[in-house]
Amino acid sequence: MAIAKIVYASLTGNTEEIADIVAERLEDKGIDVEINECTQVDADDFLDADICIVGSYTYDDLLVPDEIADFYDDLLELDLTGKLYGVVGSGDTFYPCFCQVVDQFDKAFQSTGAKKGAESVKVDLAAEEDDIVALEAFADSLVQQLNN
Ligand code: FMN
Repeated sequence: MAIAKIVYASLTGNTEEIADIVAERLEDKGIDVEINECTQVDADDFLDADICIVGSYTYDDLLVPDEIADFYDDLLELDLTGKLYGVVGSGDTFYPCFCQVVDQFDKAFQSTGAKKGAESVKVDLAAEEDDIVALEAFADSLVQQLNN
């Protein structure tokens, strides 16, 4: 069975909920999903996965959040050739750099040689109905790419 690993950073729960929505959809599609908060895992755990997913919120200093910074640095060192990746996150459209950490992780994954399996999903605060549709489509795209 294919394995997806989801790693997330979430202070107030929005990104955690987003990660859960993706996890549930992947499980519905028959994927074996492991989901962890970022301080509980190492980036090289992705070496055991077929699908690698990061979820993160954004705070305003243009850096990845402190608790996922080591994970981010370690991710940059990995060779994930042959794997699929996707990135999701929560932010607030009030800020000029809406969800910019999602884009940072996208770039980091590109440097690993992994293939993008779905367009990133950026959620304004907590996921609402439209966001859930987008997150489910994100999961579906990853599964579809896996089967190609
Ligand atoms: N969201 C953005 O998209 N860009 C930002 O630059 C940004 N800066 C923030 C700074 C502060 C001090 C706070 C409190 C929030 C900021 N946000 C920003 C919004 C958070 O990313 C948003 O509340 C998000 O839903 C938090 O996710 P979480 O519930 O997973 O922790």
